[in-house]
Amino acid sequence: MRKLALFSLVILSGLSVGALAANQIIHQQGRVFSSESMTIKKGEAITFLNDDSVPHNIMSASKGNEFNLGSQPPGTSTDVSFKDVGDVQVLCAIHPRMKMMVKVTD
Ligand SMILES: [Cu+2]
Repeated sequence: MRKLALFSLVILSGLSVGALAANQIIHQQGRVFSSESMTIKKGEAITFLNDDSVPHNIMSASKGNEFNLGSQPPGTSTDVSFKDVGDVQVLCAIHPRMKMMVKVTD
């Protein structure tokens, strides 16, 4: 009985860690990012999901967190992890009005 209780505890704590580790998702439907800003911790990743009907090219030139995903076809997603603390301006190179801010904290 005691063994069973311990076993259940391990499973439950494993599940909650998994839930916490799930990435936040940014959608791109209608040529807009689904959030204007998002806060994450250093080293964590955001999943950029292109659920639009056109390609997007997400990138950032913010120092310490530069990246360029290239052309991202509809129906695909890419995880981006952020290495440095600070405000990261994220853009789409194809659609100048698509902008968002990622705030990376310690
Ligand atoms: Cu775009």
